[in-house]
Amino acid sequence: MMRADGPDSLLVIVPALNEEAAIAAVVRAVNCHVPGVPVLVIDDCSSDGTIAAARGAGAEVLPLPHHLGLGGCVQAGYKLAYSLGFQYVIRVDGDGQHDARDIPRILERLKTSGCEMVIGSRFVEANGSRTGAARSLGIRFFRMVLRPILGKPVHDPTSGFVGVNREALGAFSRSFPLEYPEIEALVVLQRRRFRFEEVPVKMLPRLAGRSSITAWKSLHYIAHVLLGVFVNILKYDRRFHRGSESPPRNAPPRDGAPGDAAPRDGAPPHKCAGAGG
Ligand SMILES: Nc1nc2c(ncn2[C@@H]2O[C@H](COP(=O)(O)OP(=O)(O)OP(=O)(O)O)[C@@H](O)[C@H]2O)c(=O)[nH]1
Ligand SMILES: [Mg+2]
Repeated sequence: MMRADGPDSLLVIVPALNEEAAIAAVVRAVNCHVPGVPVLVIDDCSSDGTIAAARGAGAEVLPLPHHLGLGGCVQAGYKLAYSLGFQYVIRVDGDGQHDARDIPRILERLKTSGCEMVIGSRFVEANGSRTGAARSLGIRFFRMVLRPILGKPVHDPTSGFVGVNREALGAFSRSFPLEYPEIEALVVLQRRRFRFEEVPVKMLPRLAGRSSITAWKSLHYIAHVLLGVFVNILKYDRRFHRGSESPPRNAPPRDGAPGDAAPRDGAPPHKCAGAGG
């Protein structure tokens, strides 16, 4: 059974739905580039041989008893990691799109910046990563929507190649968006005055299988996520603008620019620059 060893313990989690063809290579790549780091595959009720392939490659597997969708799948991994005491968790997709060589850089940035979240971004530096037209349009749209909410630019808001420290892990264990989690998770993070940075990564084409994000689904995605973003804003604003309730340590800002996040109590006055700046 995997254990959190020491103050720098890292767990790599891999949400997977029918990734039999790619999952073993993903697990092996992680083992190769961060040897000794446990890998937890969270299986979202796959109908193929994902579980056996993951175990065969040396991963621990958390088989979900019901299909939860991507957000629920990732949150299950976060909850387990949190309860086992891990300090850092990095999520890698099970389709082989994320290059395990980038994991050490994401971990390093988590440790040195003090940010609660580090996003592996394909767009911080032009690096030849490709996305479909519908997806690119969605990303541009959400960059625009998120800029004033987060108070700084985010280049790759739909990236699933994300590292979190223990504080964010605790927050996400309690509250994490269910379906398309990446963008809403940024808002959840900002509302708690947590900080993020982006590091450039290269994303590869899927090794096998089909993407969940088709052109049709993109429209559903945009409407769904947009609603989720505003619900998250309203949820937090209502909670802490009721006179009787005093804001907790990581309460959202009451006035001023929404992204004007003050450092947390006891945190150094470090200002996380957006990617590339
Ligand atoms: N789509 C989807 N993926 C899931 C689900 N549960 C777990 N996953 C895993 O979550 C990861 C991300 O899913 P993808 O469909 O690759 O989404 P994406 O990477 O944003 O989209 P592409 O760039 O087009 O591949 C993969 O490793 C999936 O196997 C689910 O219910 N739906
Ligand atoms: Mg993918």
